[in-house]
Amino acid sequence: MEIIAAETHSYLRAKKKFPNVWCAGCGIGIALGAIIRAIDNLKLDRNDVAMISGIGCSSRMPVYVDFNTLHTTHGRALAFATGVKLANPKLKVIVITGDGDGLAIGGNHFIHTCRRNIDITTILINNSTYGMTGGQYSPTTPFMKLGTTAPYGNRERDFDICSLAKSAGATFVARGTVYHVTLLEKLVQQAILKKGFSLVEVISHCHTFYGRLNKEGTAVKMMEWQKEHAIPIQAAAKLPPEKLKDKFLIGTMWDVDFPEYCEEYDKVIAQFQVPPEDSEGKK
Ligand SMILES: Cc1ncc(C[n+]2csc(CCOP(=O)(O)OP(=O)(O)O)c2C)c(N)n1
Ligand code: SF4
Repeated sequence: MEIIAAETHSYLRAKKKFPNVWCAGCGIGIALGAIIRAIDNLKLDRNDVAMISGIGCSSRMPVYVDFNTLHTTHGRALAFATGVKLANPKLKVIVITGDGDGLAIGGNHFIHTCRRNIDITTILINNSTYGMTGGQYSPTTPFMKLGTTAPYGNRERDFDICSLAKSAGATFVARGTVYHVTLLEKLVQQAILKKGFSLVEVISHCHTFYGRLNKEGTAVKMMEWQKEHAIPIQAAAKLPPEKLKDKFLIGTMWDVDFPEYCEEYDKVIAQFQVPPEDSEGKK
């Protein structure tokens, strides 16, 4: 266990950037641990990893890790990541975003990046709220739940992120939770290995704002809720509909192949490249 912890700590910018901004008990740190272990298990050289984010508590993650990192502007991480990946397709590009950053202000980038099928792994930490700015409702706040901007209950439906990504064209889609951390580690690994746009939705908790407003209790209580409401997708196939009421699925939701954008782009470039001998002859 100590060896694993030491490995994980070796990826942190512990001396320069700590203490971190996260509240004690927040799920974002658990997700970070799972992501680091996934990268370590895959034996990726940390110089070949680029971690890119927007703005939010979840989007602070790249600040704390010793990869190539970019902490960009709210909602635009996927646009920056697309540029990085096209400039250097050898990099493993991992985007960290939140339900606000990735689906509200960044929703347009999200659907089009899914559709483009560029080889980027997006890890979307879904805590059903805007944590960083104090608990405003987000595109994943459930119907009738409270936010500081929804004091009488949110009257909009929440996005099903995995269905959205699948229908927009993502080639790998999975959902995990910060409670089921071993599964999360495996899903992140699978997502990183996938050639094409991969999404891992991570169900997490913001006990400080969402939990307090909605009387959902401590961080531990909110993680117990994750434990009690998540059903592995294989198990769900054998259960009657009444057992699935109010539950959500975890595991790999979708895994298909489609031509990857950088490779397609290279084909277009190759089509118009003049061979060196021809260009010399023209001089
Ligand atoms: C252009 C712009 N608009 C609004 C903000 C304010 N803002 C910062 S973080 C954030 C929401 C973050 O929510 P989410 O992505 O769900 O992350 P969390 O903090 O919950 O992890 C907002 C609205 C901003 N920084 N920039
Ligand atoms: S405000 Fe919420 S999301 Fe942000 S660090 Fe605290 S618990 Fe986590």
